[in-house]
Amino acid sequence: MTDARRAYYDRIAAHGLTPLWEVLGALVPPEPRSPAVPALWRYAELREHVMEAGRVITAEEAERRVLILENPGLRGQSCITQSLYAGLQLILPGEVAPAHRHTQSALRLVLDGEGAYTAVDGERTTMRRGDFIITPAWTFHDHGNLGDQPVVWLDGLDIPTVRFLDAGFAEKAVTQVQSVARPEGDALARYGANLLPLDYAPKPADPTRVFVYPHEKTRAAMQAIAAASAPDPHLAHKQRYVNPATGTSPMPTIAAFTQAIPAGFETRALRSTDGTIHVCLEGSGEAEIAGTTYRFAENDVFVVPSWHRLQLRASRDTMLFSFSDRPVQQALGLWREERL
Ligand code: GTQ
Repeated sequence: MTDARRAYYDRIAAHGLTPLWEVLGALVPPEPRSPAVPALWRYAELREHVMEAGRVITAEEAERRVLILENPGLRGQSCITQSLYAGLQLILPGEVAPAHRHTQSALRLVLDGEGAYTAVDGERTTMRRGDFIITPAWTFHDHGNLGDQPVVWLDGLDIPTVRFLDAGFAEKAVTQVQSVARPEGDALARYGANLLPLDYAPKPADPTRVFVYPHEKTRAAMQAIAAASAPDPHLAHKQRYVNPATGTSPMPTIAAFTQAIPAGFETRALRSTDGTIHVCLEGSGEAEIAGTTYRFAENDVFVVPSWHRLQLRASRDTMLFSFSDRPVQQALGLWREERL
């Protein structure tokens, strides 16, 4: 750079100005260049460290005893993609994670152990492996463990999205444990049984009142679909979780998916602008992400950043859960996908 230019930049800097032409290429790239990188977390390697957290701090003191899965390209930012957060939460027998609410939306995918519950606005749901549970924005939620085993689940939240928008609010409930207002299964009966209350008129972006999608039901549906049809070349068998009252994503900021890949099947490469977190619920296989191969087994988590090519290979019949910010991008007209 010439001295004259440098001097000019210095003069305008004093006025809070900076030249666009020095940064235009980075600001408006020809295609996404995510600072997030592909990564895989092996549950078998993490489990003992998660259990150790149970000896380091109580759930009550921690409020939420969680080890954050931090993207290696975004260390220190508490995120797994630019827009999403993921973590492994542990709750020991007899413990309570106290009731609170926040404008961040959360999902849970139960991975290990049984006997815990999550309560959402006065209704508890027993957490069983593979269950997909949501706590929509501003709903009070607490977690407890009435059983005799440690229970671990994956948390997915839109924390980075809400932080980006500077729109975060949070508060603690007056009581640690919400009193039970309705019996378990009430929300599923009212909103998740192809029936709706007559006066219920949700807006398209409203989160679903169904806050648990039991794995048993999802698994049965996916097995029926896999038995009835040939796998799609790019997706194998993939379905999205929906708000049954609107057909939109369960929560406005996070989409969730279930995918069944038959043993021996390999998907064709696909890329999309929504960086996506995958969890292997059943089976094992390989994810080739932008040319690097990651072997995954049960309970492993891997992240595919925006616009990175993904190919999946299943060694055994495999079920994956995944989530992304797709509904945000679609609402803004930004979402793109390329099937190669
Ligand atoms: O369970 O409410 O992983 O508030 C991070 C923030 C879990 C929760 C997290 C939270 C929660």
